[in-house]
Amino acid sequence: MSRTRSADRIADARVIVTCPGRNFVTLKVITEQGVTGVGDATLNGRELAVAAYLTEHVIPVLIGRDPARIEDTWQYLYRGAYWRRGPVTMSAIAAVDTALWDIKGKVAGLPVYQLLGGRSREGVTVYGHANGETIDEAMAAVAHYLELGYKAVRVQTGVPGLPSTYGVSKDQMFYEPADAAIPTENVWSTQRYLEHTPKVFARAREEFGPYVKLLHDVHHRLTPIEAARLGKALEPYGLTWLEDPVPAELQEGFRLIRQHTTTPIAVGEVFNSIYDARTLITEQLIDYIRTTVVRAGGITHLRRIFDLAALHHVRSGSHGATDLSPVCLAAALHVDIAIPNFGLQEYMRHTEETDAVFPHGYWFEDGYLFPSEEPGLGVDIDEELAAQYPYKPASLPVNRLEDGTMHDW
Ligand code: GCO
Ligand code: MG
Repeated sequence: MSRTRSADRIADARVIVTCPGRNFVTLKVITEQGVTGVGDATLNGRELAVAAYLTEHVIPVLIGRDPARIEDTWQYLYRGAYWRRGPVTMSAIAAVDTALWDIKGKVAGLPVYQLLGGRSREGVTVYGHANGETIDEAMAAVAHYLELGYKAVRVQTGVPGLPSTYGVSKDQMFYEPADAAIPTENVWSTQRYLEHTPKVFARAREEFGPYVKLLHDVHHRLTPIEAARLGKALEPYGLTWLEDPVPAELQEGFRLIRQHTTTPIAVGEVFNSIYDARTLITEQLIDYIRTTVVRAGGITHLRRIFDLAALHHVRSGSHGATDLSPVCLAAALHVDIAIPNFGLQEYMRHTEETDAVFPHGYWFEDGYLFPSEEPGLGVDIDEELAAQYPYKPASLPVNRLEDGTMHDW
């Protein structure tokens, strides 16, 4: 059969692993005509698994392919692997997909959001992380974000009686959970947490009034009935969302939460595919779907998830922690600005070292991020600078109950 194809071919692709403060894995694809594209392939704490998957199993089949065939390449890597889904495979596919969108934009001379249908809004509303060991410290952090112009703030505090907990950092602007080569261990008490958390939001509403968007991340630590109780207790404080209230393997568990509370629910940063969210979306058991480009198979598959969500009153709320590189953030912003059902975008600022390794054209102003206007994604990797920061093993922590039982982190 004769095959129509564009004039260009993929000539080369390489994986760049770098640690400018934290580890990142980036795929760079180069065409015969010299167009380059980048994709984020970072999987926090499991970086080298994705790097090897790309180098050993994906790059060899990319060489010689038509870079213009994004959908076909996606299907080739997804169906062709036989072993479907999972964070390693889907992060690798995402990196290829993102790089090909970057190339398509450059060839067209258009920013990627134009290829996705153009702007649906002026700017992308982002939320920052206000962390504090105590409620007072957390309130000071909220005030700081509001001064910077943020319209939405996630609030996390220490829990009295527990030595350390999720989301609380020593540094006000940069929270970095992957803090040691061998996982550190935290101690958890649901009872103490449920007692404490409503007080945090009572204080926040008292100090900052009814209009700032407030969010909270439970980090998968409750059962459905406990999450229902927390959601109910938080209702007076009008949260924009309660994130990851329970581990989400059991999608139907969210029915129980939904029956008991009107606090909006956000889920999905660990999801890899539309099938992970199908029941949650189609039964309207959640309000925000938090998948993002690198974790959910690239722009092509993410768009599919968000389109399903749009049919069911579910809005986007893409994950944007520091372990997603500026390449992922740049790509996410093109999607965010274009889709009809955008909700919020998480924005944890990268360090200066990271920003220097990944020169980018997106910018923050008055609580909004704006995607680059350059052709493609408007982000790159400075490979010489990246080479100065060799990979350092870093793991996410684990969590145990007070009696030593392993619990969800
Ligand atoms: C968030 C997340 C992160 C994750 C981290 C794991 O909502 O931003 O929960 O802080 O824990 O991305 O790698
Ligand atoms: Mg989270």
